[in-house]
Amino acid sequence: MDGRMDTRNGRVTGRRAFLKAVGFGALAMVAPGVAWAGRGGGRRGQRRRRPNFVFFLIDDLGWKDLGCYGSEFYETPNIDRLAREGMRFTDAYAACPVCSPTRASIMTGKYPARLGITQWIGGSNEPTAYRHYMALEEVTIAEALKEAGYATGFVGKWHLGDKPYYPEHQGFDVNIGGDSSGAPPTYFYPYKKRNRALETMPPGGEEGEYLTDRLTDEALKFLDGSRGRPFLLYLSHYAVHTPIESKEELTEKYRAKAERLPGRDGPKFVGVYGRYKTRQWQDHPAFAGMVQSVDESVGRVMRKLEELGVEDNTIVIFMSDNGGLSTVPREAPTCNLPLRAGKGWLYEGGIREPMIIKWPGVVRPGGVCREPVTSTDFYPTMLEMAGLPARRGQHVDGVSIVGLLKGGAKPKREAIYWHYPHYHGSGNRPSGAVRAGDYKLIEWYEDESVELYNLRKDIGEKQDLAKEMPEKAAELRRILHEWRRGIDASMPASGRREDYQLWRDARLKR
Ligand SMILES: [Ca+2]
Repeated sequence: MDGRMDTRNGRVTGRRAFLKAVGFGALAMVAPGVAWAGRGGGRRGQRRRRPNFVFFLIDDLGWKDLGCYGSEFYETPNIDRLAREGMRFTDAYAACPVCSPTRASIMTGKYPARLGITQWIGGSNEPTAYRHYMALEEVTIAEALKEAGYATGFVGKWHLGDKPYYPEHQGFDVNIGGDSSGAPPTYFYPYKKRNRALETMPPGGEEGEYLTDRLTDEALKFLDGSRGRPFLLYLSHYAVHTPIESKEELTEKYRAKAERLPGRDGPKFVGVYGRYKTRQWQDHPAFAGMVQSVDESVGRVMRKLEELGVEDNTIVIFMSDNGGLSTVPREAPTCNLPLRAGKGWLYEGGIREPMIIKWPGVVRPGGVCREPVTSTDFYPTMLEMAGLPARRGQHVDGVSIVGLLKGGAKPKREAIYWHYPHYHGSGNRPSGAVRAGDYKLIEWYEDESVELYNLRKDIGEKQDLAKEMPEKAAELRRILHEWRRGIDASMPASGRREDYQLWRDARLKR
């Protein structure tokens, strides 16, 4: 942690202590959505609303795609302001380097491997089968908050199963734009192309309308409609996933800006990982325009919270579902350097995310947290923030990071794990990984080889320490295997190594 923050926030600690003392369950039945303030939050016994939540989930936004994370090309003043008002995490992770699994981990507090959702839904079942939906038996964070009296609004990309598994069946009162799609057919109204459309977009809209703006309009309507109740707004933008389409005026702006960039040494694209290429710096005009539209969305939502007078009681969370797309056979839209690789890979570029939490009155503004955290942690954290009890058997792979947010206790856990037994269009190879302290081990399933890195000293994963530190590598491999066995992680049906080799050979022939 950098610096300290005031952990003696009487209002919150007092209220939590009070709830614990009286047992929360009975109160919840009497007055859903209302908690009681203790000392410091006003007069004893004064009724106080539970905190609201706004959860921004951005698609495919890379770790370095924001000004506050070091981008020198994209412009994100509103998100940078959010970071100044909240806590910025340097070592926050997505539970998977592709979409659906990470999304499921946020909703359930479980690792994708435990849920069986190890691949982006719609991706190949070979060489390892996976579950193509998030089971209705899961009690999602939306369901937990809804039970406690929250209005729950889902706006944007879902990608957690087909119709019976839509957001309205997983705890959301409202679903706008969420379906089985992993990407919109196009970002321009009417969001249709070749018989594909976003089927849950409400009627309305006009020529030239841009999806990120429209989803924001819908989010603001939800906020207007939830007056008088605590709310969860889950604004899950389709941006900045492909197709890389921006509003023309923004593309023009960044095209001109790209031309003014100082000269750089070396080629803009370099070959990596076989026939794949990676971008060496950020200068894609349309991608920059998409990022700006996301930033404007954040600004508009924040202004609406102020207008409604609820900003002091609203917790704002900002996260992305996997790393930036930086290795493809064509020209990749973004660059994650100094992180290695990008979406689809278990190198840091594929899983390390921009993450910001603003919690007025609790989080010290402008704080920076360097503790590793992961997307399974949101569920138990949000429950604790709301003063709600843990859900036994649900968020079993997450830990509450409320202690970190208050500037204190680190979460108790041995390590953070990944299992991605699939191929992806980014040139990756099936693999698993574990991070414990400063060390991270990646195991490649095709040949069972491993790589070991010290991320504190080598954020770019350039120096493989596996041979130099065989004991460390063996220890991490052991806990990774134990974890995989413990959660019954899926592997190819008939002896994994042979299966992967067959697949690898078939791919090489294509
Ligand atoms: Ca994604």
